[in-house]
Amino acid sequence: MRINTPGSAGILPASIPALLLFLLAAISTAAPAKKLTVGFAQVGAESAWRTAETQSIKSEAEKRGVTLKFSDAQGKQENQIRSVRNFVAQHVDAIILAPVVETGWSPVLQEAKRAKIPVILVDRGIKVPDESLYATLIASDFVEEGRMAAEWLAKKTAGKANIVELQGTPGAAPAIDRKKGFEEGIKKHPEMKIITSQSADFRRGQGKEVMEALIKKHGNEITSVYAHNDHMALGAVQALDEAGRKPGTDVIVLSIDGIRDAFQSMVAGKLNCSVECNPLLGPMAFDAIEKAVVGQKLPKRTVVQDKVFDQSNAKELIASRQY
Ligand code: GYE
Repeated sequence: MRINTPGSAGILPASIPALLLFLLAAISTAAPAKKLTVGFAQVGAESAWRTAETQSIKSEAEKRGVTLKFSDAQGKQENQIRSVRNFVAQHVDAIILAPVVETGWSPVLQEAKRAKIPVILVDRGIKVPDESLYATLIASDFVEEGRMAAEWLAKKTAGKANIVELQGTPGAAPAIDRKKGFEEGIKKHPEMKIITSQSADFRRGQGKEVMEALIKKHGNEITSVYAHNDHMALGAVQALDEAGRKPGTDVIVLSIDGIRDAFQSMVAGKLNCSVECNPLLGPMAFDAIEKAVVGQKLPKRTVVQDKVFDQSNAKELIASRQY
């Protein structure tokens, strides 16, 4: 039996197995897998952490030959919802969403589900009655980060501190959970008290403004500052410096993220501790997408491991920091 396949020499291999191998070889040289188009609905660019996450996802898309449609929501949920809706209308293969807040996602995620477009959550979780509305969440454990911060502060202050807490964006998973974990951690120490807690929206400028007002109100009663991210902590350090307080010595300042500027501040003796929260989620996000688009089931949650950095190890580690 002669099988003239396009591009072949027209000579039939002598045996069937050889024929099968021949056909497999022909198929394997067929067109590569379909080039993916992915929509990425990002929160905004409120911190160096956020821009590092954006860069990780953009560079990983480029590395994998994925067409990435990117939207910056300027911190507004209505903009993110609009972006997700647009991605569905454009029939993308998958959507990456870093949800600015935990609630309000069911309607638009139902539209993505009806269109059979998998949604990969990165960095922040959501509260939805139907967990099938997203394929997986890739994020740190923010409650654990809060606990790690509390444990570090308890050791540093021998369990005695009057704490100003600078919260992140109201309603955001990291703000809710870092508060929860920190409060759990200090509960064991009756002389560790949060004397006041206010949001500065994960922003450096607002961290400085809020801290200036709290210094005026509470003065030397303040012995520690716990900020939900490094940017607010660095703003608070500036306010403390300008008010004549000594951040890093008479006021212990700790935060979360582990960005390079935080390491520089720890080396300078101003910031005392930063709990890592790794933003370099691009590779894990696209690994998940490649599985989701072929219908593979994914774990509902992938927890990114975090470490604790302080003035004892910041100098030796700063050169190796990737964000
Ligand atoms: O800590 C902060 C950013 O969602 C974990 O958002 C992220 C947080 C991060 O603005 O710097």
